[in-house]
Amino acid sequence: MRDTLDRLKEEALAALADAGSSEALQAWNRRYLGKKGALTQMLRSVGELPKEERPAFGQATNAVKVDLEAAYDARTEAVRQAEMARDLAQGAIDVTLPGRPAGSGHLHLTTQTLRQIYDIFAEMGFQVYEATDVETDTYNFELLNMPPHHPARDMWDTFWINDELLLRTHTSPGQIRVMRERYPEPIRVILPGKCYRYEQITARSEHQFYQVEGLAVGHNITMTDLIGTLTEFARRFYKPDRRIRIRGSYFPFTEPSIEADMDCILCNGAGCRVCKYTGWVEVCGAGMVHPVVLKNGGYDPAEWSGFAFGFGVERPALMKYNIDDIRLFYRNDLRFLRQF
Ligand code: FA5
Repeated sequence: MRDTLDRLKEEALAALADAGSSEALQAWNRRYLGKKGALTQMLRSVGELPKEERPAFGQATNAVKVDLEAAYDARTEAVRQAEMARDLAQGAIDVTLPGRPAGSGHLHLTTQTLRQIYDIFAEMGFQVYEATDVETDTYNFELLNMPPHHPARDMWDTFWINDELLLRTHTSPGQIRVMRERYPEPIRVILPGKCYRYEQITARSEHQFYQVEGLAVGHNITMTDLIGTLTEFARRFYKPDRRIRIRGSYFPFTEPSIEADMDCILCNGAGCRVCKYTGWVEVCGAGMVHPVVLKNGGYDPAEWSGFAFGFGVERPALMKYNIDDIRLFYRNDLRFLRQF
């Protein structure tokens, strides 16, 4: 048995020295070390030996296995190097080929839209104020005149982090933050940012989307200022001849509250699928800042007044660029993104 083992080792090492390619090495490995390989068979035959000879023979066979494995690793590395040198010599890898140019990226449609919005409001004297995505219940609801169990909270269900922290459902909590920071100065800001809602995703609704809030606080600010600002925005963002329609609405943090609609850009008010055959599409929710909210922000409603509005960013972009599904904004599909 011992002789057979020694012969096997010699034969295997000689065959290994002859194996000059990756394929030959794999075949060698199967033949000697594989599951059905010669050495594995030999290890299995230990059981056929007399009991007293088994430990010594088992040890010797294992030692041969270790030697053969080490020889195999060394040979594999040598063959790999040789193959690489051969490929290089034959020009299989042409290191002088110019690399593929990395495509240059561009701004996402949401960012482009946000920047258009910033530019328009900057010209009307609005600064950009950024508040936080993670909000407290107090700012997102209570200070906006929605105490616990207020039914309006149902419209804005969201993702809760714990009993007090949540992902903001709208940019309106920023109103309180900016008022508390700026008091007693007059304010004219827009507050852009991402909002989150626990709601059904559809072609028009996402669970995350951008809003831009607007807030003006000063002396003698009226509804006329609000309507003028929204009309001016619609005309600059869409087309100069846009018409705006005002409807009464309800938000707990504005009084009176309105919703502004614009004549449908796709059918010019004639009625189509997008405007649900009404000729009008919603632009934003808005209103005069509620006295309770002014007070919560530190401004005395007897002296100060203000307006606020809030609109989405993706939905106006859908209209402007004739896109039929809001989900495309978050799908990272370059075929969509490259069009803008
Ligand atoms: C609000 O969020 C109010 N905070 C707006 C407001 C601000 C009113 C200041 C008064 C004063 P609303 O839930 O309607 O309102 O959302 C405003 C806009 O956000 C919508 O018109 C729409 O453009 C956008 N929006 C709302 N939900 C979604 C959604 N799931 N996906 C995409 N856009 C959405």
